[in-house]
Amino acid sequence: MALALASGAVEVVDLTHTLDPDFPVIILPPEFGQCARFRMEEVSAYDHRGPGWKWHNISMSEHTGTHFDAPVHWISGRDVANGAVDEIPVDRFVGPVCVIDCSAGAAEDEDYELTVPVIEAWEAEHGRIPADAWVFMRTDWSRRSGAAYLNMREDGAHSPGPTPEAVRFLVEQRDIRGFGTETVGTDAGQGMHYNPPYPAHYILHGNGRYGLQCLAHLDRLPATGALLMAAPLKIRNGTGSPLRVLALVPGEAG
Ligand code: 23J
Ligand code: MN
Repeated sequence: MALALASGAVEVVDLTHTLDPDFPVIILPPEFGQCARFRMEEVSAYDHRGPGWKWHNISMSEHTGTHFDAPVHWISGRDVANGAVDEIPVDRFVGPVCVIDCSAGAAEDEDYELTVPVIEAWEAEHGRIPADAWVFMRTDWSRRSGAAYLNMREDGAHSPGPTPEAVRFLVEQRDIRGFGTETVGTDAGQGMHYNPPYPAHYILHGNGRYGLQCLAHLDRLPATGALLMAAPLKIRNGTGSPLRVLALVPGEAG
């Protein structure tokens, strides 16, 4: 593996947004608590507060920026064994990823749904999704910024996501490890109107599977063959965590 990296046969791709106070966070109905944005406060910058060093104190939600969702994030996963970020076995943080390109559909329809037929069409082209893989829904949503990212309207956010049937299919028929999106949640902006509400959160986490959200640059991944590295911070009883998401992909020299 080290030789393949050195020769350029394998390249490292960064799928992470920069943590920045301006990066949007999910907005829930006002009766619920809200997700904190990223904040950074300077402690010193080679000055009288610390002449030889610069550093910051930072704060944010577990669900700010590019982040991992653990099973205990959702009520359906509250009793899942090893369901908090500090309890998940580390081998779960490295594994294969399949990328379903929904970018054309999402460009036409901001409420585009990943359905079972879309997954079956992908498999007809690329082969069956192997057990224990991550599945990513590419929408190119990570190219949006500011208000267009959440895309809030009178009736809430509008962004693409999976149907309950699609999530159930991926978990029950394909035994996936987790599901990742370029949008602010693993669920569609209008995901509260499905049965169950927020089906990706409900079904994934109730079955001990993981989520990744606010991913970037999924257009840089092949449909199959990439190796994902996504290790959340080891927060005791943490429900999720911002993280650096990296993928190893076949390189130019490969
Ligand atoms: C809390 C409540 C609803 C949702 C979410 C969080 C997320 O999407 C998240 O970041 O996990 S939909
Ligand atoms: Mn989350």
